[in-house]
Order: sequence, then C-alpha cells, then structure tokens
Amino acid sequence: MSGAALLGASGQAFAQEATALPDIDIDSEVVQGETAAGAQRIDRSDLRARQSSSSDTAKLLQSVPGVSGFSAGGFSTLPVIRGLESQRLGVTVDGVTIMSACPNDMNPPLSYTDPQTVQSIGVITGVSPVSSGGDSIGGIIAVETAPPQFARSGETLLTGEASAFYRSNGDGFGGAMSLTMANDVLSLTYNGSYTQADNFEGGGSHGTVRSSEFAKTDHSLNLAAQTDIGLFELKGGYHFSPYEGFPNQYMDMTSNKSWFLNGHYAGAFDWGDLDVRAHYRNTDHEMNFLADKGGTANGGMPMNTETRSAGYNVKVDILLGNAGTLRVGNEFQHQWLNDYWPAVAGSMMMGPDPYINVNGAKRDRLGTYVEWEKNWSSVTAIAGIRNDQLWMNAGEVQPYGTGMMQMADVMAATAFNAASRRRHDSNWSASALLRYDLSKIASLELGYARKARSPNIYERYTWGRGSMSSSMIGWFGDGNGYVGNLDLKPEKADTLSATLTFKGGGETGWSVRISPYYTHVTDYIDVVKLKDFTDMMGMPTGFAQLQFANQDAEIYGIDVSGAVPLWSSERFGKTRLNAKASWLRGRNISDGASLYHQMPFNGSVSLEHSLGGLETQVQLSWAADKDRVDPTRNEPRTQGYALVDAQIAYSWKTYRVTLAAENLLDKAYFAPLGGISLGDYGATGMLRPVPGRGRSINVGFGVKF
Ligand SMILES: [Cu+2]
Repeated sequence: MSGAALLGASGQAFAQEATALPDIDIDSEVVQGETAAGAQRIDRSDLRARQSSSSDTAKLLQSVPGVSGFSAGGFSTLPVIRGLESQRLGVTVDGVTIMSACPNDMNPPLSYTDPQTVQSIGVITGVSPVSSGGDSIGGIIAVETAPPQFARSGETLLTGEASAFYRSNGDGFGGAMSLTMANDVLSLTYNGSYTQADNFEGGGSHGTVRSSEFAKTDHSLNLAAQTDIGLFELKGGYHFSPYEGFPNQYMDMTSNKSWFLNGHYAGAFDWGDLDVRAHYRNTDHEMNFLADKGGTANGGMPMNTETRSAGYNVKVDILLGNAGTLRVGNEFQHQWLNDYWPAVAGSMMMGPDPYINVNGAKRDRLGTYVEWEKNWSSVTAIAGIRNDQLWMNAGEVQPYGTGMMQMADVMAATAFNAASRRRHDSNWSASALLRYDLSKIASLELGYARKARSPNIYERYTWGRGSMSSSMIGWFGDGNGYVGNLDLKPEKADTLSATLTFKGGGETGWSVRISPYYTHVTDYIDVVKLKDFTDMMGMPTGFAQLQFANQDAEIYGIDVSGAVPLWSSERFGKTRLNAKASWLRGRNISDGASLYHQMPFNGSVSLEHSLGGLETQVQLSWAADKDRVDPTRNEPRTQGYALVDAQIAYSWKTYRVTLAAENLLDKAYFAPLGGISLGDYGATGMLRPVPGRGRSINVGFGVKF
C-alpha cells in the first residue's frame, strides 16, 4: 500500500466491527504497512472516545506529535504542523482540497467536518510523497468520512451510528447520526450533525471569554454503486453555521453556507488502479458583530465573501511487476472569489459605496506528477516529481468613499487598479522517501522534499491601507492589520525528516518513535511592518500595520512519542502509559527573530486502564513558557502550564457512555498560539491573550446499530 493510498484507506470493516475497546493511544500509534511516508492515523474509535469533548476536528488532531493549532472560533482552529500553519499544509476532506473563503480564514477545510461523523484522519508530519498534494510546503491532513458499505448478495443492509453529547463549560450540546441502506450493488449513506455552545469560561479567575459561542450543522448524502468496472460514488452535502464568535478577531462569523457535490470513481484492473474525482463547492460567508462586539443594531460592519471552486483529480497506479508501481496524476482546481463590504447607512467611515476587497479573483491550478514506488523485503522507496501551474488574477477594487478619513484606501485602490494583477507561477516539487526495517523491532524512515506553494488570494490581492480596512485582513488572531502584496513570489521549502521507530510486543506492545526534522523556506511569506497604529492622542495602540513579504525562514525540531504496557491480566485489566513531547525552533533568517506562533516545548503523559467494557484515562499535558515571540507582530509571551484531563467510558453491547473532565483542576492558562482576546478587549478595554478553557464536564452517549 502506498503512502497516498494509506492516507485514503479507511476501516472497511466498520459495519462488522464489534464494540471494540477505543484505542485512545494515538500518540504512539505508527501505522504499519509497507509505507515510507510514516502516516499517523486517528481512527473512528479514537474519535468516538473524544468527540464529546470537542466539535473542532483540528483540536482533536493536536494529539498527534508535532501538530498544534492557531486558536480561532469554536470549530475553526487552524492546524499547524511542525511550525507551518494551515495555509502551508495539504488539507483534504474525502480527497478534495477546500479553499479558504474569508479574509480571517474563518471557514478552513476542517470546519466543514464534525468529529462525530469523521471515519479517520491520516496525518503526515514529515516529508510526504508528491502524490499526496501540491501547492503546500508542510504536512498532510487527510480527513475521510466512512467509505460506502454494501450488503452480501441477496441481502439488504441497514446500519448506522448515533451520538449525542453535553459539555458543561459553555453549555455545549450536539448530536450526530450516520445511516446506511444498501444491497449488494447500491449503497446510500446519510451523515448529519449539529453542535452549538455559548461563550466558554476561562480557567481559574479568567472569567467568560467573549465572542466564543458557535452553532453549526452539516449534512451529506452519499450514493455509491459497486459494479464490474469499479466503484462509483456521488456525494452531496450542505453546511450551515448561523453564528461563530471569534475571540481573537475584530469580526465574527454571522452566516456560513456551503454546499458541495463530489463524484468519485475507483477501479482496479490487471494493469493497476484508476482513481478519478470531480468536485464542486459553493460557499457564501458573512461576517459582522455578534452581541459581545456590539451587535448589528446600528448596521455593524457587514462583510461578505463568495467562493466557487471546481476541479478534478485523476490518479493512475500502473503495476510494473518487479519494478514496483508507477503512479501518474493530474489535477485541476479552479477557485473564484468575491469579497465586498456593503456600505453602512449613516456611517462616515463605511460608506457611501461598498468597499470592494477582492473583485472576482481567480486562482486556477493545474498539477501533474509522476511517482515511483518499490517495495523490497525490508526497504520501501518512493520518489516523485511534480509541477503545479498557477494562474491568478483579480479585478479592480474600490474604497468605501473618497472622504478625508478614507484617503489611505483611496490612494491604495488607485495604485492597485493601475497595477498589473495577472500572475503565473510554475512550481516544481520533488520528494524522496525511504523506509528501512533495520531489525524486527527497529525501522528508519528518511525523507527529503522540495515543495512550493503560491500565495493565496488574500496574501496577493488585499490592498487596503487604512487602519480599519487593513485590520480586517489576517488569520493570525493578533489584532494587527495586514496588507497584501502583488509582488509576492511562491514559497519554496526544502525539508529533511527522519523517524526512528522501535516497536515490540505486537498491537498492544511498547513503542518509541523519534522524529527530527529540518525545513528551510526560501521566500517564506512573512510580514514587514509598515507602521504602528496610533490612537486619537497619537499614542501607539500596541497593534501594527504589516505587509506580507517574502523572507527566508528555517524551522527545526524533534517529536518524540512512546507507549508501554504496564500490566495486563484477566482480573485487573490492562494498563498502558503513553507519552509524547515536541520541541522546535522557528526562525526568520531575514530579520533574525522568531517566526510567529511557534509552540514552546510541550508534551503529555497519559495513563489508560481497561477492564471489560470499562476504560479509564488520566492525562497530564503541559507547555513551557513561551518566551520566543515575533516582535514584528507584538506577539504576547505566555506562561507555562500543566493541565489534567480525566475520562471514564463504559461500553456494553452496542452502547457507549463517556464521562470526561477537561481541565479538571480548572487551571487558568493562556494557550501559546491563542492570540489576543479582542472580544474581551472591545468590552473591557483590557488587552490579554485568549484564556484557555476552564473545567468542563462532558458527557457523551453513542449507539451503533
Ligand atoms: Cu470571515
């Protein structure tokens, strides 16, 4: 099985699966199999164990060593892998890339998923094969929903899963249902989920974190046909979020509607495999102020984004016998984006015309790759080369008006409209991976990749220079203003990564995994400061206006994880200890300072016990002081902390109940990548980082049928 295929593989045996003990120790899980890519997997049973604690798929991902996240709205955390944030990662849902459609990246790909209905998540933190995606320089996150199930010939199948949860902190609740009806040829699956929460309470005396409420619902229908020539799937879905507060943004999401249609064909032939996907997505996104930021009684500040994307993805695996497998792929993705801010009646600043932030921007990408994979008895090699052609363009823009207060935007719009905005990038990538089984218990994975990513629409085409207009741009949660840059070049990253794995005792045995890495990025899209913002008295506000700019950067670090069974007996059950730790340094070589939002040393230790249907887990996680910060963005330092989580779950027959205490000791802390609490700032005038969640008692219930 290839690295890419491994990411796509899902638990086919889902329907037949007994109520297995949930496998919570994903920290130490190394997916075995003939792969050199070292994918780590969070499977359905892991998600089932933790779905009552979070509706944010990206948050659950942080149990994988090397994965962290920029805090955002309640289901929109932006994943970070080894210091590279979401824009730089290859994130797919059912094999499809979802383009961000908001100047604050409020609707990232994982916000369209719900942990309750996700089947599995594959994560590659190190070097990945070129077949796993282009236009990214960091790791890979591949979310899969359940594959279609079929009945045996002459039978019909009706199967599914339902779940519900309640979280005391923020009064969160939700539920989900999956239902499959099938015969031996056709299979129809419905997936639906709903989740909502009020503002959560910070730990200790931190009080309510304003603008942290949310609600959303996701539905999908998948029709599949199993035929002589392969599997056909047609899947459509709808997502709606009526509100999602963003504690670390000036704006909140007040509506996000998105629907999609995906077609998929997979066929296995004598000569190899053929996999074809076609996809379309339509998203309408609206921002304004929720109550904590002043509401919309006087119009607020409406901001609208519309995105349409469409594309295809063809992958052919050609079996070469003793010479291995040749993989050839071609994909095209079209994105169209409009971003405009309607005038507010009676406002001096926001009128009389609509502000046109991005006018019909287009970002088209054609990717092509060739990859070769070969397995020997103890060695697997994957090597590939890839080209991505990027074509981008955007129309003319306009400020709110031509008044004195709007002069900075008037001049910026004139300059932007006079400039040539058509861009073309030709990005070459290559990667080589080697997996070597050194002995029965030890294996070594080595990888080198050069990968490239072109700027996104907001990095290239936002233009406003006013303090207000530029403060609306940016997904960094830092309160600063961001200005796009037409001169940006694509980022090019050279990455070396290695993983040494020791493992013994089979499925429930011990393991140690040590993964060092080094990445050098040429033309890393960071920022330079244009000016400090000042208040009416001319005093600096602590926020700055920044412009995206190419710089050079390097990130190096090490992820270590392991697990060991402590005892196992019929009478006393099984006990297991898991641990992980991550350390990294991210440096902007051009200005010598730290890169923004790099995690300090952090880790966790957990103890699990299972006896019959009863499972107990206690986890201690910690992060050290964050004292390496990016001075250009006025990034706050955060203090080290340790948190205790505990969970008890009981499964019988097809039922399962969980009771969990998150942040059991109600520790007050600030997440190192939490950003600035702007919702609180607006209400209290006090500037602080976003407090971490205080204690929450979470209960969950699930049933399979
Ligand atoms: Cu938004």
